[in-house]
Amino acid sequence: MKKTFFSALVMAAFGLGASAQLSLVSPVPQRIIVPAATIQLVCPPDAGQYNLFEVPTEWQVVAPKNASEFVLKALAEAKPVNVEGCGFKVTIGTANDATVKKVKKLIPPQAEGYYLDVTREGITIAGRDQRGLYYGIQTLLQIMGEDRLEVCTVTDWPDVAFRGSIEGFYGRPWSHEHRLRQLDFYGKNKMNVYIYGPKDDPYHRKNWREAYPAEEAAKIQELNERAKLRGVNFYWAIHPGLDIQWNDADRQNLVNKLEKMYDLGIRSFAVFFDDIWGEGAKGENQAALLNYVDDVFVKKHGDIAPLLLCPTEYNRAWSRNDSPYLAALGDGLHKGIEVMWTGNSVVHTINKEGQQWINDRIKRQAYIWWNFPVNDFVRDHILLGPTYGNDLDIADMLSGFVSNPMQYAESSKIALYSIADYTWNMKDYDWQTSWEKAIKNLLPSEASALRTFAIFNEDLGPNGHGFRRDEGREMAKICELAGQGDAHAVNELNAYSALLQSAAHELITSTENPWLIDELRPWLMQANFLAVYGQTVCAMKSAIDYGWDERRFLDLYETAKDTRRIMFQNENDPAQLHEYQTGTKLGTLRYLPALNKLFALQVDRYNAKHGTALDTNADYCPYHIDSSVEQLKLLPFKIYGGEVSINPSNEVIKWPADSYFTVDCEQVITLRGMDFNFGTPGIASKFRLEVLSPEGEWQEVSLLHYKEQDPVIHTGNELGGMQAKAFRIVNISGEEVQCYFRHFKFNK
Ligand code: LOG
Repeated sequence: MKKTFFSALVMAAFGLGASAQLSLVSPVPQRIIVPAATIQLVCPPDAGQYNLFEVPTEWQVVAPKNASEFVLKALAEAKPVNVEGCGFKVTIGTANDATVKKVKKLIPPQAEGYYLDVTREGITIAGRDQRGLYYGIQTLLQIMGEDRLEVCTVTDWPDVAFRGSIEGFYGRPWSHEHRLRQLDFYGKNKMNVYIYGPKDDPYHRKNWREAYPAEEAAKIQELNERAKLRGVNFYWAIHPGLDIQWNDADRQNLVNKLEKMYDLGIRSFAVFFDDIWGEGAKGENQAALLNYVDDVFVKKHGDIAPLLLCPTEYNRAWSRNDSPYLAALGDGLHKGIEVMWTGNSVVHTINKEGQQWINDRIKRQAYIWWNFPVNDFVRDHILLGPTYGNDLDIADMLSGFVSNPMQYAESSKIALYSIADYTWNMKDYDWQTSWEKAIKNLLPSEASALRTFAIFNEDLGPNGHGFRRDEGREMAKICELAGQGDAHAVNELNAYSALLQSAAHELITSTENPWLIDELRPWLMQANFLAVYGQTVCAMKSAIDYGWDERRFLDLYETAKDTRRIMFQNENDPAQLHEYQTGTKLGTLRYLPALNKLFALQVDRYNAKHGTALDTNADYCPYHIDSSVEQLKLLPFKIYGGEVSINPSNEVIKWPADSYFTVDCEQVITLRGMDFNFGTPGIASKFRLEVLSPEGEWQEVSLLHYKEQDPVIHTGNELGGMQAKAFRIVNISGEEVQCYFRHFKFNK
């Protein structure tokens, strides 16, 4: 560690008010030295100012002759004008450049590391390599964020070699502009990977053999160029597993497609085999294919990054201790080919034991594909909460760590900011601080409103993966007590409701980041109604407590019920919904349940006093699922008009022999039609459909006249307007059936 002539304070993490400008830096640097005077002056309110000075209006950039455009452009983003002969110098270079010879020994040895020294006389930035230098410049730009500089020395490097995102979700792929914005964001936050693999890009998956049309190709080329400018490896991923044949023709089809992408300038590639079964899912064949690509494509060109594979068994829950599949990859894959992994299940935090488990099997360090904040399996929730739960001591057990975000690119930046922070400097990662900084970074002028809104949008709600997040921590006690009718807590809950409403209004009218607000809009609108519901329910308590005219209680009661109805309509509004946005829920973990309890409590009080029988239930879903298929048990419903649909699931669903999936209806309904897409030709022959009559008898509905090869099971006339209390489908094949659950709708 460097010793300065005054005693030095090493700050591993922030939190000391002393370091005003440095606390703006993210990811949190590995090592910072600031003059000790700073800490001695902490007591006076202005103490931290000691080491601060104004950003000069001019400086002279001293760069090596061969400095890359990538680095110079980054530095040109700083405010000071580059003036030859100016006394204040910014000296930059990489390890072998003469410009930074004096500090050569101080540059950390790790790839992408840098050394940054800021004094009142000048600045030195020395990178281990070009990216290191680029990152040193990013740190400087962040320090200067408020037009001030701070005397300091930063020695910094990444813990994880590959850090970034994988656009790997089902749903609307990000737009070109969003992708460009993402790449800019990754550069600023020292993330060096973007993997392009949106499930719903036809040229990635469904029509993987076909080349992109010229216009699309040009866009990918532009993305790749932008990525280069931001120090990001642009990986283009191909997903051939749905229909690949293990023959020479298809091997060639794959290489041909990759060659086309190479011609566009792409130099990093991934091959995905997730969410498939059958022929494409064979480990030996996948390994052989990847090795072939490695030989005839990667090694041939010599300038391509190591290949990345997303396996079919990509998480532990789908694997066995002695999985032959993983062994085939571990033994068969060329050294250097990386293998992706989502953790102990599809959606799970990453821990040390699990990491050891997979590394032992694939005989290399797993490259984490982290399924957060992706919301393609809970499309009615938007995830704005903190990023927590991954072990902090696994940096040297993984080869890479990328996050699979939401189809909402801008909103995903809250989590991505923290993933950048976590993967850069793991042991110092503090999720709470990182989250607060992320919010300020995303919407500086309305950060407080965004923060308020975010604490209502953290949990995913019940879902097939069982992955939940805490939500509204700071309201926990209030919600608990308010749900029991505690007067003080109800007042506070009321205040939170007002706060939510004002935050929603502030954000809807905010112009600072329209990209973000556009994505949040459905939830902001819903937040407004939810807050009305909250305030109304709290007022119901006042109405009884203060002995108001009973008419007023009834007005509030009706308003509460109407508001829930409006929320229901809003959430199912076809103008807002599309196939990839199936509802709009928020506050579902604590806030809404507390309000519902409070509502019931007040209605009970009223009923007791007036001998009435008002309904205590404000929350209503008339359908329930009962299933012996684990993956289907917790799927949410969406109801619009007469059509009821169940949220699709993305993964391969395993139906054990004799397993069933039942929809129970609270009231007898008249069935008009059903439509189940299981994504597999001829699937109807493996299932039986049965309807429970109002009299309590199960009756089979014939599926005989289905087109044999249809992956969709439709019913219409054959239901003949049958009345049902429930209906179910049962796996009658006598064996496990694997298929998808693409959509499941019925009409009443
Ligand atoms: C998919 C992914 C999807 C995610 C969450 C992987 C490797 N594949 O169940 O595309 O976004 O889960 O739904 C997946 O995670 N399948």
